[in-house]
Amino acid sequence: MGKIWDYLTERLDEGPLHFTLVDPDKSPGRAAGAIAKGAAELGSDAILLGGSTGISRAKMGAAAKAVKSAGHIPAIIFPEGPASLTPEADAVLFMSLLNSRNLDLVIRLHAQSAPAIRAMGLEPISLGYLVIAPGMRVGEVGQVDVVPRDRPDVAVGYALAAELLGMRMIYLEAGSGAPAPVPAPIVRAVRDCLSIPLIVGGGIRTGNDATALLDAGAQILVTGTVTEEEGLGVGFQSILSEVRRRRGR
Ligand code: 1GP
Repeated sequence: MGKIWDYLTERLDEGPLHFTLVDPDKSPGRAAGAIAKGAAELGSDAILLGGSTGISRAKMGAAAKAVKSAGHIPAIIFPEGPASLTPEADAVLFMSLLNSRNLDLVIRLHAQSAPAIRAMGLEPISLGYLVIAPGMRVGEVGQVDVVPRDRPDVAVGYALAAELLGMRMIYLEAGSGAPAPVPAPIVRAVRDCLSIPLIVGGGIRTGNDATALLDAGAQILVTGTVTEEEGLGVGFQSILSEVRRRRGR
C-alpha cells in the first residue's frame, strides 16, 4: 500500500500509537525538527504537519524537511487544502471532511489536488475525518454539522459509511483546543463497528484523557495544543507514557 502505511500498520499490531501535531506557522523549520526529535524520543510515532489556516507551501516544505532530517519519525501532512502539499513530506492524510456542508472539503479539493499528489510521488493515506461537538475552529471554518456529543449512533453511521466507501482510517476530531476530548461512548461505539484504524484528537491534555480514550478503543491519539502550550513537558509525557505502557516498549 505504501511505506508509511506499512510502518503505521506494523506498529499498530503492537499497540496504540501517538501523532504529534506541529503547526509549521508557529514552529517553523528547525523548531519543527527539534519537536520531532524530542517527541520521537518520548515514543511519538509520527509528526502531523498542519493546523493553521494559510500555511504556505514553502513553510510546509521547510518543516517537513526538518522533521525528516531529525531522522526519527515520518512527516505526514495534515492538509488544509492543495497549498499544504509538498514533496518533502513522507505522506499526506488524504481526508474527506465527512460532515461538512461544503462539498469542496468533502471531495472537490481532492479532485483538484489528486493529480499533484500523484506527480509529487507523495503517499496518500485516505481518511474519513469526522468532527464531533464542539468542533472549535475546524467546525466553523469547515462548515460542519457537528456530531452531537450524546449521539454515538450518528458517528457510527458516518464512520461505517467511510469504511464501506474504502477509506483506510477514521479520525474523530473534537477540534483543536477543545475543552474536553471526544466522549468515550462515541469512541467505543465507533471502534465496535469498524475494522479499520481509529484516530482520535482534539482536547487531549493529560494522561487521564489518554487512558479514557485508549480504554474506549482509540488506536491513534493526536495532540497539538499541549505541545504548543507546554512543550514536551508533563502533559505530553503523561500522554505518551499511557500510550507506551500499552505496547510494552
Ligand atoms: C487537532 O486533533 C488535533 O486537529 C489536536 O487537537 O490541539 O486539542 O491537541 P489539540
